[in-house]
Amino acid sequence: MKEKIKNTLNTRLGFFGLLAILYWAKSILAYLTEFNLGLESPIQYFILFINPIATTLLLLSIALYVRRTKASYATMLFIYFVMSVLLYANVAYYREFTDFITINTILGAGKVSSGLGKSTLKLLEPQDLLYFIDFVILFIALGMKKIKLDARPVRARMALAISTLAVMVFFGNLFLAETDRTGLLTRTFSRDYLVKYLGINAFTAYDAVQTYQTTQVRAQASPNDMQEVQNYVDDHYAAPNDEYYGLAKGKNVIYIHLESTQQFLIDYKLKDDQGQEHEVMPFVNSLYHDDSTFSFDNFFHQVGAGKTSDAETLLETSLFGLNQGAFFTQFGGKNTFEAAPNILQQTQGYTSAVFHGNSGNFWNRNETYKHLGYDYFFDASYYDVNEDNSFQYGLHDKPFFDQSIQYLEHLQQPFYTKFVAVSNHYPYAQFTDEDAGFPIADTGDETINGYFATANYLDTAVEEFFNYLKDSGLYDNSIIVLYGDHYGVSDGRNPQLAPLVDKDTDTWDDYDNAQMQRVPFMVHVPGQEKGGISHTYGGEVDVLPTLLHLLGVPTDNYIQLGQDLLSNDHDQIVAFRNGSFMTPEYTFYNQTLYNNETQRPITLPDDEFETLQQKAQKQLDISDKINNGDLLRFHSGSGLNPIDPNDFDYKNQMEKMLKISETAEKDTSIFGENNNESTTDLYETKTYQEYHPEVAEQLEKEQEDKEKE
Ligand code: GP9
Ligand code: MN
Repeated sequence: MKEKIKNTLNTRLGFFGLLAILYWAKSILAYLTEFNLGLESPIQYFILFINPIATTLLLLSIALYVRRTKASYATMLFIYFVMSVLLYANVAYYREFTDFITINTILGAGKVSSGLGKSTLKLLEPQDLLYFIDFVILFIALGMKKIKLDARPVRARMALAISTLAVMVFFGNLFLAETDRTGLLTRTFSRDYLVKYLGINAFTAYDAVQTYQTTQVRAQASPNDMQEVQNYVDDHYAAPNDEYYGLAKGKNVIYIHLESTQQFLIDYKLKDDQGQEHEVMPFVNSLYHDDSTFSFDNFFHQVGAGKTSDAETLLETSLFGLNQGAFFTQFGGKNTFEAAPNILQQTQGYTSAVFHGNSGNFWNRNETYKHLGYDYFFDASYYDVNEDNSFQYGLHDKPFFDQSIQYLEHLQQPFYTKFVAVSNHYPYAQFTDEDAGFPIADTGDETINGYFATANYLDTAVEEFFNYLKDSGLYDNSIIVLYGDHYGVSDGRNPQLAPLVDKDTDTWDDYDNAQMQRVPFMVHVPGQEKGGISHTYGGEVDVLPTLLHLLGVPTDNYIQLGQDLLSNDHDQIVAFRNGSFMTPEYTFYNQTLYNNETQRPITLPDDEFETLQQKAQKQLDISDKINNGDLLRFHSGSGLNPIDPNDFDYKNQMEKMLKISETAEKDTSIFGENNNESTTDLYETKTYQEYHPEVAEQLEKEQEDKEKE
């Protein structure tokens, strides 16, 4: 046996196999002990265990084509060395940044002020030797001829067979990955996902290709390209409405991101199996009907594959996400923006912050937010997230708002903040166990069934947060903006939902699908009563100018593609990201035009239809031009100073805030205003059953009855 192994190691293929196994072992070591990849199921473990194989075999097999003995071994060892260094570099980098190394990180390494340089030594751990000890052993073994070099070249056919096998393994791996996580490559959620499903090498290669592509387009863009953009923006500008302009001047802005919340949930009551009705979002409904709220019932999401992050792009910049993939991941860490946090900081002195209980590199937020100009980003690392209070997308909404207060109270006012809730997220199985409380719908689709319970949970979380805002006094100085980012029930599932929205599964069509793309949009301005429910047609791209005008900030010097929803000049055509569109009269969805009144397909005179379609398409094209070419770097008319992302660092933010409080002429944080006493106790949170003792009682009784039986 020992002899056999020794003989094998003395062949080129044997040595090749040894290196492949060693690299596999090192990868698995890193996966399990260093990276936090959020493994959730046996299949994910399986994919993780096989994911180093394909790229390792492929890369090492290059050396098999080299015929000369020493050159072949040297090539193999060199490739092995580079792979090991890449792996280890990621291990060290991850300890500091909880993220993987991108090509841009490597290219910009010198520029990263918070980079590895200073603290490299601190990042080293004793177990790191494991990543390199093999080199020592290998060199000794080779030097002492314990492993002998094999002078016989590997036959070209054999080498080719191994490379081919590697490619096949790769596609098998990719197939499994896609089955577990559809859209892995096209949507690029996060680097964690790519590493978890395809490994470090594949992730780096993928990132290199993407970086190359975006750099090309960017390099070809020139200041002249701005002219067309400027013309469009000038023609498209909708002047503010005097009645509302500056209504919320100087107030804090609090965004509440209502994950996957659709407009049909507003005022919706779910019937349980006894026929009793349960209001899904009673608190949000009360805001919706409040005179202090500007509500919209023909407001549409406009996201593409970037989902949440596309909604963020639209709201923060009044530009669209991309036609393919996620804008945040592809351009968020590179482009120049004229985004809300930056505009409000530079023109009105606002402090800005995002709160989100998921890891910061999801959707590349940790990089993108710097470029948008966010002063602070409190991601999962700032929260106590554990098995009981979270799910695959992060911390649940109630503990999320609760734990956010400790940071919020230290922000200087006025602030611009965003709370990205997440519990109401696919698969909506978060609160569907027996004692969750809110009834579970009864359709043929599990996903739909849980949707109402998670939405109800979100509603209560928002209510608790509002209670805190009121008790702490923040409420009166703030405006609160609520929006649904995109659909929660997809078109494919909608027919199953049909009966719940008084429609027929059999006659459900694309007209109906299109109507379901409505999402809530509300601006709650405490202390004024000019609100109400507007029927204006609009979308997420329109939010930024609407908000800025309410805050009394002019927008005509910025490149924004949307229009103030409260302006009399607002043009009521809503472009969906895929080129579909919606107007008060027509719905164009999946290449069919419908009349909104009859809800039936309709044919318009060609030119009339084309005018509409081109109008929608033009808005998308201009957006793509700006984003792909990074054109805003050429726009000097904004009056904004360029942002240096290196000025932003989302570590030790508590210390940073406290220091600002100390040194500020006047500490305007809520904590400061409260005589340096914390307001965290003012946040009250309860479970569904604590809110509904009758349900708890009922469940207890059922339990008892069961036991008696
Ligand atoms: C993840 C969360 C969900 O952090 O914001 O994003 P989505 O899957 O809806 O795009
Ligand atoms: Mn979302």
